[in-house]
Amino acid sequence: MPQHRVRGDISSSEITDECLFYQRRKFLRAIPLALLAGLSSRSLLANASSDSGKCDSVTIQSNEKLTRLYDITHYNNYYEFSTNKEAVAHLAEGFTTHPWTLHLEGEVEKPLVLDIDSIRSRFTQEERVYRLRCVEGWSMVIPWQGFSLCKLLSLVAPTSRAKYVEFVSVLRPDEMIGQRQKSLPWPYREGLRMDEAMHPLTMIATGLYGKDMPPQNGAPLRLVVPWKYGFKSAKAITHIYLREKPPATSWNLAASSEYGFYANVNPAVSHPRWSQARENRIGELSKRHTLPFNGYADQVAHLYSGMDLKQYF
Ligand SMILES: Nc1nc2c(c(=O)[nH]1)N[C@H]1C(S)=C(S)[C@@H](COP(=O)(O)O)O[C@H]1N2
Ligand SMILES: [Mo]
Repeated sequence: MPQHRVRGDISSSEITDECLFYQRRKFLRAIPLALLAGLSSRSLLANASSDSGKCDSVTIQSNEKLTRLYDITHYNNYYEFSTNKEAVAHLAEGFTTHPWTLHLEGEVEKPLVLDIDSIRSRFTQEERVYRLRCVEGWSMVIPWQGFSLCKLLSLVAPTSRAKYVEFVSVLRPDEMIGQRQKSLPWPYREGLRMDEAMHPLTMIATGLYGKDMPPQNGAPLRLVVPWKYGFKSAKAITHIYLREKPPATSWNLAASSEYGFYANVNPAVSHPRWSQARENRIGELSKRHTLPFNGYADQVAHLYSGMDLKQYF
């Protein structure tokens, strides 16, 4: 696992994108809240009825420096394309992300097939800045756009037997050359317990830095679970199944002693081959201490009260 890497050239269009993003954010912050509320009260009402009202919302304050757009989009784990992080961006270029359909099935009263355009228009896209901590010991701070997974799951009315959620990524070896290798069992699969999936921090992301999701980051839609190691956040999802039993997951199938189902970021539980106590924030020189639940303990620790997190790693 490389700790340091040589920075490639940054194209001027990327620099412009990042600058525009900051300018827009400044502008949004400058509008008085009362004015915003007054202007958009009608659209807020419309959103409340189309987005599900059953879901809690969450506001996360972050003063951390955002990771540069170039680094977020050129240092990727996406084994469907390559196990080489620096090679993913190029290999994912031109990957077909439109049209795209998402199937919601399993323990639900109302199974549903949604296309990416209706997902985008149906759910108000929020910006959320989250830390992403990879099990390999590096981290980033990423401004995502998307919406709470809870809103999507509420649409299909999970039955009382639904205890887990399974996420399946796209299977397309003709376009994803890494899938012709057996680096992982394909398609990529991940899973959450129902309460983790319904937690307001858990999101479906459709973009980052104010733009549509780049292919290398999991376009057109991916999961983001900020208090868990990055591998839980499956990219390019095509199927979501509500399940009674815990689903099998790709990394756990590949190496069950190294990658558990829960995978909560935990500095006190080492990976068999390396410590998890510290991390390398991409763009910084010295390492920082890793925080329990990746710094989201106040929001999520209660989900695991009474559980031995060394056993359920
Ligand atoms: N489908 C799929 N999703 C995936 C992966 C993958 O290989 N395939 N890698 C995971 C890992 S290990 C990490 S750390 C994050 C990386 O996300 P990023 O490239 O957007 O930073 O994606 C996760 N989601
Ligand atoms: Mo990762």
